[in-house]
Amino acid sequence: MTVLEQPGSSRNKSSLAGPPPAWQPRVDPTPLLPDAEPYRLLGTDAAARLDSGLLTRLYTQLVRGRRYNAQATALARQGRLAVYPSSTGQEACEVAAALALEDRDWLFPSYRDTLAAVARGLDPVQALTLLRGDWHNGYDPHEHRIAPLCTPLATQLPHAVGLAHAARLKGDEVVALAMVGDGGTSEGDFHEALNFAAVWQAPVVFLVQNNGFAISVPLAKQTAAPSLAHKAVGYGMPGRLVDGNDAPAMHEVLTEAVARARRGGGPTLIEAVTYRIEAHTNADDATRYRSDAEVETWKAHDPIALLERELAARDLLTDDFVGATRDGAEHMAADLRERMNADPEVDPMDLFTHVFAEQTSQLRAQAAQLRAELDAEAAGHTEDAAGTNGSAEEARP
Ligand SMILES: Cc1ncc(C[n+]2csc(CCOP(=O)(O)OP(=O)(O)O)c2C)c(N)n1
Ligand SMILES: [Mg+2]
Repeated sequence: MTVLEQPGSSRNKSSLAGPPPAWQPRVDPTPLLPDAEPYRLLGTDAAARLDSGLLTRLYTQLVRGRRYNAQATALARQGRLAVYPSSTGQEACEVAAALALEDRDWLFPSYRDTLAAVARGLDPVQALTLLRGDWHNGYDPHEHRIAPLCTPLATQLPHAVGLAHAARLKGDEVVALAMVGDGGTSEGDFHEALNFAAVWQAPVVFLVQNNGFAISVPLAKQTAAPSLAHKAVGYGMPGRLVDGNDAPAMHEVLTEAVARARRGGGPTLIEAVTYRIEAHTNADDATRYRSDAEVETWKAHDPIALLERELAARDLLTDDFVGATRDGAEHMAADLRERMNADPEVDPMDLFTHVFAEQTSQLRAQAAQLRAELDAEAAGHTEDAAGTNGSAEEARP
């Protein structure tokens, strides 16, 4: 007699026939599944229905965005920025994210997404303040409805969910759009944010820019999932796979997801397939882990060139339009250069404010030490000030 055949055993044959009703799937996963191939509009028959006004608006922002990236990269090389994570090649994602939102909505960017903030209307100098190292953040997040650029991977995602959920509880029709990289999807915060968002049906859109790498780690070493968009299904939200270099496709998918969230339809996970044309930052040498040939393949799928083909087919890519667009971008870059080349006036003592509500004893000691050094320097006693700064050994070059 086997265990299952014993009289009174709960492990009888009928209990093995299938799980009890509560175990049955509650949602049909089929509509949540992403397409097998990234969604595209440019170069397809569907491009014909696109509004010319939208295309020229996207183009103007892409060209401006490319110039912004080049200028910020140059400023990093000149030492005016401590670091710059360029979004060159990813401009369609950045611009579409900004344009898909209404003024009342919130953007939660990562360190790579200063361009999204700028395309949303933020002053480029304010967007770059953190990367220059002058101040904790260069703008008032509440005024612009842009959360501070987030360096710890994926921590912006639960923040976005919390804000969106709170807004919904208050009856505000606000949507939060949170941006994260492919590497960020391996963080616990990614899982927690998506799970809470789906359970609460929070009005959030998660935009994953899959640019192929997390610094030197390629996507294949990051995940075994069929795609990052497939992860959505496990949480119970739709996943969309989009060509991240197709600006109108990105704009359409993001706009739909924002509208869905606003009408109470819950969150969406969007994976934008794109490529990081530059190194991770100016501190990285990408030639050590990827080939020039791979980069060239992606340059042939450039977001600006893709859009230019559609504009040319409509006779919209006139010399006047291209010239005016480039002039506008050059003007922005010149203004950014000029203002970033002016030394910022900062009070070093500000380092200690706005970090802790109550300073720790170590911070109080460090603040006192810095105050003494600054006072000594002001009084012309720089040698004395150096003497208070730890050991003489450390002070040597
Ligand atoms: C919690 C955390 N772990 C590690 C890092 C170090 N780090 C900075 S950027 C990065 C790679 C992130 O790659 P991805 O999410 O794909 O974004 P991308 O830089 O490609 O835009 C890592 C590991 C960090 N900033 N935060
Ligand atoms: Mg990445």
